[in-house]
Amino acid sequence: MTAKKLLVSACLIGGLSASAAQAEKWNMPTPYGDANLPTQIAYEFAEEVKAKTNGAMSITVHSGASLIEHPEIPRAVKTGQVQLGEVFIGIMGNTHPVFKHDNIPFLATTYDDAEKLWAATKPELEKQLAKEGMQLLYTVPWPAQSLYTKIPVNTLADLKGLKMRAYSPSTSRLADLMGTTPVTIQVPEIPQAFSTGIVDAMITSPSTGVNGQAWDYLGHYNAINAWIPKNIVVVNSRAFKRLDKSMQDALVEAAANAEAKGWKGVRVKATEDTQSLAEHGITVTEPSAELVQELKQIGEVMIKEWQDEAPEEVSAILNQYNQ
Ligand code: PCA
Repeated sequence: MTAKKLLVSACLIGGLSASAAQAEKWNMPTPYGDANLPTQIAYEFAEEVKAKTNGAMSITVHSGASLIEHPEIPRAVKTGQVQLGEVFIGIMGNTHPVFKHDNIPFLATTYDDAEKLWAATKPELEKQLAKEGMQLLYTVPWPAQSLYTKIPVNTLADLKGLKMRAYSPSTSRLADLMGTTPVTIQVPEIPQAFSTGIVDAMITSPSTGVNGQAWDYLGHYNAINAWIPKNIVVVNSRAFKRLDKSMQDALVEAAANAEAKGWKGVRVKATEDTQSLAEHGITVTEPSAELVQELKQIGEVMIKEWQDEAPEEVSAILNQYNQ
């Protein structure tokens, strides 16, 4: 048994032996490192739950996929291996098309629109989570996603044949439609993937570029602001139900505060981190009108494909969003 598996088994036994009236010790795996806004919010969420329950409930945040690998986190929560966890929504795109709302280019490109899209999607997303034995606690958005390259890009033709980092089923599809080859790479591997030529380009936030010191291996940031993806924190439904009411209330209230912090904080981070990219020597440019046009056309194709995959749920989301 690996050290990681041993720890997980120990957590499971610990979780099962606690009755509702006793102290609760929960484990919360998160995918991203401590420098990221969602991880900082996760620590504050855990602190707040502890304070609100006078120490009766303690949540240990295991950041940076240190307890569970990112793609495995939803299953770990679903099966009760851990009581709650954080996941990038887009990574669940193959579970149900509802989760793909998160990585559709040019559907929602401002933070106000992203909040609207989230409100429109939440009921459908909660239905799908319930089928998987999970319940939503809160979301944290990332800054808008933009294009990083080694070379300047004016039109899609400049990217043709390049290897593009993908982080979800939707971004793999996007890379295909852009005439590039998708390569799935997790955040910690980004610097090495660029320096060894495994990828030539990526679409992610200014924050992920700054945290990975993008200036060490590329020179251009094209602010296409194509979509605003999010993480969600989910709890195992059975684990939540067996808590006493005061603990449930503490979790729900701390979750609402965490979500408010995320929507506020992301706007600040987006500006600060874009500035930091420029300060470190990356050329920050606005996209050409032609590139925007080309990418918007791809966005339309992806919306259509998304709708065809789950007409009922996706139409419900889009109708609500477009109101
Ligand atoms: N950073 C994460 C998810 C979205 C983002 O901005 C990543 O690149 O994987």
